[in-house]
Amino acid sequence: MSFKSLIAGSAIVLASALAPALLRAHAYPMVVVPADGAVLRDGPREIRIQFTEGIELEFSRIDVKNAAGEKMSVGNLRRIADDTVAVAVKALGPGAYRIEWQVLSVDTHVTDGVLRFTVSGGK
Ligand SMILES: [Cu+2]
Repeated sequence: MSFKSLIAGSAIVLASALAPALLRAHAYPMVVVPADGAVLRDGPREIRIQFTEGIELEFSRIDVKNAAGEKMSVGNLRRIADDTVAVAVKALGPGAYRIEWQVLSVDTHVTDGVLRFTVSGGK
């Protein structure tokens, strides 16, 4: 929707158009690769997360852990865009994995959470 047509709309339309933006005021995962709950034949080479707003790389982390709690991610977060980062992972065998993320968004709020995926190994 263009800004012009937004102005032309009613106040009710304007309010409903702005509400979702306010609800997304902190940084939460918007696009995750692999997706939360995904079952993959082969382990991913990296984990990539696009957040709902820009994040501060130096105060953010993404740890990938196996079922035993061992850290499987390696190296620093790599910035792909203001709101998108990636982290490399070791070769992942079949099993369940957790992505533990914590980020500082550009609006100074810290958010965190856990995402999951499974490597099937083709079975
Ligand atoms: Cu916020």
